[in-house]
Amino acid sequence: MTQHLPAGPSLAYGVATAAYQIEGATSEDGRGASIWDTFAARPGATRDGRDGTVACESYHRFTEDLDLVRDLGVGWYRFSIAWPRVLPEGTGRIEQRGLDYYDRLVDAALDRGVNPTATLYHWDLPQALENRGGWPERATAEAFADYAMVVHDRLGDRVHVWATHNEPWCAAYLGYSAGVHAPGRTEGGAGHRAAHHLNLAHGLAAARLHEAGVTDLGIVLNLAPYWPETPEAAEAADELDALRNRIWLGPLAEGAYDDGLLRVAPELADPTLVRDGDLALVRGSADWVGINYYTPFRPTLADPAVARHPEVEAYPGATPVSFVVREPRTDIGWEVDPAGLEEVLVETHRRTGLPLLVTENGAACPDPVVDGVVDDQDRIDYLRGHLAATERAREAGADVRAYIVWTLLDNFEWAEGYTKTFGIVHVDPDDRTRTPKASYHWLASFLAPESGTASRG
Ligand code: IFM
Repeated sequence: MTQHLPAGPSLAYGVATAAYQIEGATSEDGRGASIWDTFAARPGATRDGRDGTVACESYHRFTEDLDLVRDLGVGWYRFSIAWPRVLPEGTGRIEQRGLDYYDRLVDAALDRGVNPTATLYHWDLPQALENRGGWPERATAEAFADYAMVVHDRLGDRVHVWATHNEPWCAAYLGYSAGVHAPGRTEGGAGHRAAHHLNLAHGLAAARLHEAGVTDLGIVLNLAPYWPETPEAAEAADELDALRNRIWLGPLAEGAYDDGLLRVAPELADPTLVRDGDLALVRGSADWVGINYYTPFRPTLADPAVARHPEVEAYPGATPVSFVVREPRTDIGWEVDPAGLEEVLVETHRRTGLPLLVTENGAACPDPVVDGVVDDQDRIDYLRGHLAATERAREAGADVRAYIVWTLLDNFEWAEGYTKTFGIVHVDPDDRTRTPKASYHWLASFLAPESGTASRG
């Protein structure tokens, strides 16, 4: 069987985006509504009251974006497919114009010598499926597997490296427990039900995609280390590790939710939710694991007088904690510590034995435009530090194949609206003109000595 994951002696490089964050054109070519269209329209849901209706206009400017990817000299472009473009009602009728768009996108990447890698779910669930209960319902997992096959039937001759979900933790817990992401539900245990169905959806889709000949199917997880700030917080850190990390890795590696996880999420022991065979289906279903890493977490036992942070609300059943955040921090308030990436890579490889891709890593920076230039030295430092950590993890034996930067373009940063920018390319808020930042030029020259276009892929 041909393997398509990068496998050279040195790391491959790429940049990532996600459909709702960049495409805009939310009512063009028959696209159905997604939960993010509905959620972002609620007053107060996003920091600046804005949504993805226009975003970066990448739906119409994707060739320009792929020129930027080519000129950067990376070999990989990680993008996501908007489910409601392909199946406007979530199931049933296929919208060919939606598929046509991704068809053109994939061809445009290949024409430029860039390998496309597609993520099937980056949080834009069709609203029609949410109206029927969303991820807490088993039928959504079944619908996902059907959707995956529709996309694969169209693109599978040219896209060979696939991911099912991006950061299912966010989809489940920020969406259904904390309510700070779409669909904005605050139902505690619904987060656990959603998490199980996201696992199941991955397993169901993986079985069918493998059957159809896919050899490089992964799942992208935002794994994070929990470093207890005090000895008293050690148990809480273990609970958080269970809810953030082991809830995905346990089914993948062992086909089970572990006892520590079941103590904080007893819903996952309910046989009507977790049916016979569900977890066996997930075990061994991934050919690789993608890791999105930004920051470590330092839990400490919560002061009940302090308002609970949404990140804490996201952990139904866990001991109440707050998080200590040390300096330096990025513009979104996340602590910078590349050692966390190294630890997560080494630990995930030890646990799964699978090839790993760093599928996202990057920083939100203030990014002032001065005389038309964004001199984002802080982002360069962040990327340099995390690249070094990735190399250290490889030296320690972790089979890390690629390092993919989040993100190509300043874009719609979910609940933060457009107030936080992670791009290596500035996007003018008025006319969407793209201007590469200093970090783009730095990365291009870092890659250029050996690589030439796409040869690091
Ligand atoms: O913008 C997000 C992305 O969609 C998923 N991972 C984290 C990024 C920064 O918050």
